[in-house]
Amino acid sequence: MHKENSTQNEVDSLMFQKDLETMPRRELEALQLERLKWAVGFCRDNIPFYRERLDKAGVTPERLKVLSDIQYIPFTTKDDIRDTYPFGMFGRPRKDIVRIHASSGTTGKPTVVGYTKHDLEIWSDCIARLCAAVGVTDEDMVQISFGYGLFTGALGLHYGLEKLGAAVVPASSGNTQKQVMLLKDFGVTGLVSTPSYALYIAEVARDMGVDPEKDLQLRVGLFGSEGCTLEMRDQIERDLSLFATDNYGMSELGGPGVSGECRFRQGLHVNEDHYLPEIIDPKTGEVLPAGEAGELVVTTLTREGIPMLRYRTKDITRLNYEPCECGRTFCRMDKTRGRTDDMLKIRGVNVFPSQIESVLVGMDKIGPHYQLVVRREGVMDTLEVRVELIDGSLLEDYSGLEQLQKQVRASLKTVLGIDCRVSLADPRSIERTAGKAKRIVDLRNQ
Ligand code: DLL
Repeated sequence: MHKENSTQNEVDSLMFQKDLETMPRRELEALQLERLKWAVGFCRDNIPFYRERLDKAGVTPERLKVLSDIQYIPFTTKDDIRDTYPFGMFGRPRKDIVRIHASSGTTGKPTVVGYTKHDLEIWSDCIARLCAAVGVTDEDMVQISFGYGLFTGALGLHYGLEKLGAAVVPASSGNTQKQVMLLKDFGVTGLVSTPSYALYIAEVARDMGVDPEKDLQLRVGLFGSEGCTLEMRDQIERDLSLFATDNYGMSELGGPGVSGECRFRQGLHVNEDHYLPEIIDPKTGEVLPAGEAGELVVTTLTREGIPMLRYRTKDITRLNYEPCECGRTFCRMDKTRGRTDDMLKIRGVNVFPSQIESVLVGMDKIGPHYQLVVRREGVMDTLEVRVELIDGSLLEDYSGLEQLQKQVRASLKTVLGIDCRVSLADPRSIERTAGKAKRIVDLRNQ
């Protein structure tokens, strides 16, 4: 979509809170400073953990004169939330908390987050903005295929979509044939899921003889909660015949709604009136200049249930403050490159799963599902890339198979700079999940 071709009304209809979303940057930054002072004062007054940290660092609201003074505030990490499990970082007494969610962490105790009524209102606004930005209106029916429960994805999108007036189909995740049936029978126009589950839904639809282009009315897809390269997005759009956007967030910051793409898809607009983003060097903690890639650090500016000051997300991205064609003034973050803790170090070279995904997806003869198996052989780490063949009969064509394997290996080597083992697996042999895909199998500690 190009702005020249769209009328002002069309542009306006893609905004839920136009005055806020298009606020001149100077005003926005003044608002952020005012809210930052509020957040620091709120944390000092209500949360012993923060009072101690801030006092030690000598930070008071009055001492924050300009936004860059944020650098004097100590970082908060996931361990801090774990150490105060379950409710030690809450900023309001129990009676004011109306919702609890928790991270999907697979090891140890989850990180728990709480919301006041005010937090839920703001959360819905942030989500409604991202949904409006992709063109969702009260005419739409949107199926939420994230798992409902402690995970923030489903209920977060649910209330934001309802606020926008869309009809929500709370399908939850799993039972994929039923998902396809609902999409078809209800004439659902929007889908919310992880990108990998969207691919799986498309696969099951084909098995059921449902042609998404002819038999479904899907128009838009709001995906998120895991990485999705441009190549993967193209594949989803082809498979489901819809327009897809990427949406980012994390439980510790309240869930989805931190940032998301508009129709121009030149980065994910950060809801900057509620979230103040910074990029730091993950090794030194030093704040990096605008435009440089590093770890995203986010401060919540309005949250009460569990406010976060300079939360280290571990996600690697970049911020772009150039104006966007859509008219929003909120800065945009790049699609995340990966997490600092997902980065594989193979023989001294940093490898992100997203780099591998962008090589594999869309290649002839292989499907979009993949898995990375990391092993330690002697003192060396090795990487095996498992990817599925689209047509299983190729497994009988030894020379064809070998040629394809060589081709995949060479393409990966060009991008990664290291050699890896490539295994071409039977079609559909890599596990499908209804939530976040498990891409990395790390056998190094076994
Ligand atoms: O995944 C919140 C969410 C739900 C976001 C629905 C978007 C849509 P967690 O389970 O706590 O929360 O996982 C947070 O997932 O630090 C990123 O590493 C990753 N992540 C989330 N969104 C994206 C995205 C939710 N769009 C962690 N692209 C984050 C890449 C993402 N990674």
